[in-house]
Amino acid sequence: MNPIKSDSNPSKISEGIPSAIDDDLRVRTPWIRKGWINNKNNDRKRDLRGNDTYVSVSWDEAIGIVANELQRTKEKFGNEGIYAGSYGWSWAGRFHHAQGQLHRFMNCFGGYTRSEGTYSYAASEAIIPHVIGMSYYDFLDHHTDWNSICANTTLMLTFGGLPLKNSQVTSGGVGQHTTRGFIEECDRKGVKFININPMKVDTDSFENSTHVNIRPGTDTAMMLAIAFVLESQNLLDKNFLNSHCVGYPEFRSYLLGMSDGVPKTPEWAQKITTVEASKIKKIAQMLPKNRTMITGAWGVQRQEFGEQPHWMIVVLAAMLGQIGTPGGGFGLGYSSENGIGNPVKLFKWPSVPQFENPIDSFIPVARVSDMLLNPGNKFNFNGKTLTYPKINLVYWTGGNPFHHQMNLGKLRQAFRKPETVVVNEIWWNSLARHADIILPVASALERNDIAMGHWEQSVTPMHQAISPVGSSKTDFEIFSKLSKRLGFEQTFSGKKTEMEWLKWLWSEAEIRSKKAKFRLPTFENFWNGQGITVLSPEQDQILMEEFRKDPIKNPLKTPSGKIEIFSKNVASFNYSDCPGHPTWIEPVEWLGSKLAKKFPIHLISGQPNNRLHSQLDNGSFSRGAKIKGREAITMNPKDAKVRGIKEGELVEVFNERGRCLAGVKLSNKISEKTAFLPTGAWYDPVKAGNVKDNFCNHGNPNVLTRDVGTSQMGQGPIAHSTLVQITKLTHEPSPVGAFVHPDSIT
Ligand SMILES: Nc1nc2c(c(=O)[nH]1)N[C@H]1C(S)=C(S)[C@@H](COP(=O)(O)OP(=O)(O)OC[C@H]3O[C@@H](n4cnc5c(=O)[nH]c(N)nc54)[C@H](O)[C@@H]3O)O[C@H]1N2
Ligand SMILES: Nc1nc2c(c(=O)[nH]1)N[C@H]1C(S)=C(S)[C@@H](COP(=O)(O)OP(=O)(O)OC[C@H]3O[C@@H](n4cnc5c(=O)[nH]c(N)nc54)[C@H](O)[C@@H]3O)O[C@H]1N2
Ligand SMILES: [Mo]
Repeated sequence: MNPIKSDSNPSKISEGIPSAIDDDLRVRTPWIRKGWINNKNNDRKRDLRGNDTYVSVSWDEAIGIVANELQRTKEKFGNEGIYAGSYGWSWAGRFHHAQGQLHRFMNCFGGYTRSEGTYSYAASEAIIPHVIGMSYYDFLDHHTDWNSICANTTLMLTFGGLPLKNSQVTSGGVGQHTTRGFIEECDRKGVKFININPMKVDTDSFENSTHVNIRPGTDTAMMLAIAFVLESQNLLDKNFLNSHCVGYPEFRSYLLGMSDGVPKTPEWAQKITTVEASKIKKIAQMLPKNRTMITGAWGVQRQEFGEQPHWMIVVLAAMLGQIGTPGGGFGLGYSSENGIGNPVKLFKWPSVPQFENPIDSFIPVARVSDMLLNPGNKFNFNGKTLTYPKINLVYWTGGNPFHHQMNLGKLRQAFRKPETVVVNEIWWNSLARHADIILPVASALERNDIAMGHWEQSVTPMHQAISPVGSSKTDFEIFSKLSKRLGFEQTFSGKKTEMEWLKWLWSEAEIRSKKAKFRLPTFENFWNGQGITVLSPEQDQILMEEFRKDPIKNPLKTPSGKIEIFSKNVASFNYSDCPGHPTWIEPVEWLGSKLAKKFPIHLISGQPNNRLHSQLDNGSFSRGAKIKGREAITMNPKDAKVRGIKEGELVEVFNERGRCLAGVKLSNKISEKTAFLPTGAWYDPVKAGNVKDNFCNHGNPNVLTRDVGTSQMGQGPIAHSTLVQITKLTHEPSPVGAFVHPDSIT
């Protein structure tokens, strides 16, 4: 696999592809779970999901069975009984987008229970539109771009830093890896970086960079203290607060302790955050003297009450009054993906139409276990009260809940509820092993497609490189076959083949490009080339520039037309876990809680450097970084020493929810009492021959994470709010089974 020559900073993640593409773990034929077929007691042996054997069947048989199950569910439960929320990234490619194909198919079939929001930034996605009146995607699209930052910013205050490991990817695909280049350019120009983070990141090696260790989960308290200094030392832009914002007085009353008796002083924050009060004051005083960009990584809101830190970032930026200026203001997610702030002329590439879903039923995406376990229960979400539907059939394509969901033990219980679980999967990963019917899907290398990344200047042909492995088919072919069986093939396929769809996408893009005043080459010229760069921006993009210039003429789409530091709408929901203005609320799990006596290490389970989530964990690149076959956990040397743990040894990481093994890496880059275990090691619940729901022999952190929503506002996942204990492993563990074909592990 060779990167395109023009990419100055290619990612090594793709080095894992050749070894994985046709390994033993490829799903080569359709498979049916034995317990599901031998349906003697009519219970489908659901308890065996995740620990059963499979029989291989022909495509015809498999398609017949899936069509039957869909039809049966529709008749018995209605289309609402099908969950096809099916969250996940899959691979790049506009046409073969796994979710898009599934949703189009399901809509042809009469609809499905869907999911809303993301695992990436659910809390932020819910709260930010209330505060600045932009849809979240509009907000992400309109971030102040790196050109504007490089040219104007003098200080970047980053909560969660700018971890370059995460800028290796962008959903939809990366054309050129640009983030590192921009960050290095900022450094050359003397931009100061302050990284507030329990971990050091790449920018911390820069001369102008300061790293401030913070206790995980406490950023809101630190930001409040910064706001306190700005307010009490009169370092704030009162004019901007008056002309462009509402609700500062309500917030101020909380800040100064008038409403709750607790002034949010730096000394108050020091006790919570462990950041010295003098440091907080110094940082606060630097902010108005600089052209300051305040940023939050998405990870900072993937926590209990994660709405608060991101909202508070907007409030801090509003107090400085630099929102809408070149290089000033705020941003959320710079370097969380390459795309955020990547200078690009915005353009909406066409996609395959999905038709309408006539079913209203939906869940906030991370509530999947609760939905399966508690049908009929009511819950709150962003001002609405919803009811969990009763799900009879789950259909998943292009994502892996047994990678991404908090508390995998609970998810295993939840997956025992539906009668049937169907997946289209490439590999025998943890999702395939929990399914009843597995349809083998062709990977991106085995089909033709076009990478049309939303935040990329370039568009790239993705030529088929090899024939489909085994009898695998693309999602499009699978759903075409199912549609034929169900009597709507022509509607689903649009009477087009793969290549005809690609040409259709191109012709739609040509129509749109004319309106957007740029030219695309003919499809043939594009297809025979290496990719083209067509979306270079003409000017720098500045978030909320027009609003800043004239808030009356260009109001925001909030109820007040202004930035809502206090939101009447949010307050009216009466959520104690998300009040009307940013608030410090003590999480259940953090190092300041009583639980920390028993579980004294805060676990951060961020994105892996050497793969995309769980994808390619079976490849040589990811496996090369394992320690004694286990995922590497980074610990501070002092925490290891008191536990008698040495570099390269195996440890058990556990709490009341679960337990996993991991191999130890020691580094001073991580603060004491904190450990980093990236996501994505293939879940391996087999322990000495027994299957334990909440155990992972391989190092998947989601056996440890807690599955509750960020709050009633966002109901997002809270991966990073997890306390654990770590001890040295004293016995010889059973071998990792995640990379062994399931037929041979029973
Ligand atoms: N503890 C913890 N957990 C987390 C996070 C965290 O920070 N900490 N982060 C969360 C976040 S932000 C995210 S986005 C999620 C990511 O979670 P996911 O997006 O679910 O993770 P992936 O491993 O990318 O899963 C993609 C799956 O699709 C399959 N696939 C690839 N291409 C195709 C295709 O063309 N068709 C079909 N049918 N299948 C295909 C792959 O084999 C793989 O199993 O994880 C979340 N989970
Ligand atoms: N290589 C690679 N890159 C990826 C992905 C991948 O799988 N592999 N996944 C992509 C996806 S789907 C997403 S959503 C993004 C996610 O991007 P992010 O959400 O930004 O990534 P994380 O790694 O979860 O965390 C970012 C930073 O937050 C810090 N952090 C964690 N907790 C706290 C805290 O309480 N306070 C402070 N101040 N800092 C904290 C971490 O130390 C880390 O430096 O990454 C994308 N990029
Ligand atoms: Mo994500």
